[in-house]
Amino acid sequence: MLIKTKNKNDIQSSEITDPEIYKQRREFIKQSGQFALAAAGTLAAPELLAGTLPPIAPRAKIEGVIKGPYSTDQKPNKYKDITNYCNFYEFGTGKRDPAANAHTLKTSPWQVAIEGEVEKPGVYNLEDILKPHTFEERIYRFRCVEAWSMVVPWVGFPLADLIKRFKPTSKAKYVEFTTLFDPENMPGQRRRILSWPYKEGLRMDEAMNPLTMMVVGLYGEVLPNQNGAPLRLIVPWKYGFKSIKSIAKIRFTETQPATAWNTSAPREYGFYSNVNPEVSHPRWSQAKERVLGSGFFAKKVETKIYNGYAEQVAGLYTGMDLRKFY
Ligand SMILES: Nc1nc2c(c(=O)[nH]1)N[C@H]1C(S)=C(S)[C@@H](COP(=O)(O)O)O[C@H]1N2
Ligand SMILES: [Mo]
Repeated sequence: MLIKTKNKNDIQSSEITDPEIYKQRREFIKQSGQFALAAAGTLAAPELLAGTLPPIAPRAKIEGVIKGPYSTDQKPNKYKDITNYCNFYEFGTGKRDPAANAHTLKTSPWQVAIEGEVEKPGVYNLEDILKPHTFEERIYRFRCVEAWSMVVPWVGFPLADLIKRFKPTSKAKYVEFTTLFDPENMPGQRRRILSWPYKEGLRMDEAMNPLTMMVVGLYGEVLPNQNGAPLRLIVPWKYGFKSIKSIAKIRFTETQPATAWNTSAPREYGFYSNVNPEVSHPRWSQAKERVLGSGFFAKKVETKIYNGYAEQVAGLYTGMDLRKFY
């Protein structure tokens, strides 16, 4: 695949790249037909190839992960599927774009600002945010509004444990999350696809529910960038768009925060976004879902209310009209 040109200006990519990285990159090219193809189509010389391919994301293991509660006994999707079929509009709107592009996200150093109705506001280093917590693995179902679902072994800790540390005041009724704003390294933010930076929100009792997770990894390893490194939210009874990636700010508010999707398309995406087979999206039904990895032509399965987590969360919505609060 790499065509060697014999002229004296030819720089070998092994001379401009750390040999270990170079070796890994060659491995990566071998493994990934997609990148090999892209490289073959657009690049001629090895030195260009070395500079243009995504660097090899280190797949670092997370130590001391314990088994957490609430895991489904459904079979997890493959690592390859979870990490190559993503929604992360900061890196493109195609499902494969984040895997190809999110290597430009700078996840270190990383800080999280804690703001609003809280006794201990401040800008904290990620290490200090994570330090006191025990990481658990929880295998959760994940359902996207686009009617596909998957099962993911997430690694993280309850959001409630984090919230308690910063002592929200009695005025804190909602939690607002904001993704990093870095248009230079997040090319999607240079285009007006959504209102940037991406924002999401939860009612305080939803945030404190023991199912709600702050996630740092999957399959026992540090999150790959395309899945929202270094810190993301997972709310398993809500559609995927609630589960905001690459969180840089957590703000406690008295009133319901605006969210990126609700601001961009309020008729299509509500604040609650609970998985609900009876409430259709304006452009399609939400009654069924395609389980990722089961094959494109496999029969769709019926979507369950609250994505199957009704026992834990139905009580949060008693007396609410879920057609109105979609
Ligand atoms: N910052 C940010 N977070 C985001 C998104 C996004 O575009 N930007 N997409 C959301 C949507 S629509 C989904 S379905 C999930 C996808 O998570 P995954 O790619 O890890 O499966 O991330 C959510 N979090
Ligand atoms: Mo989604």
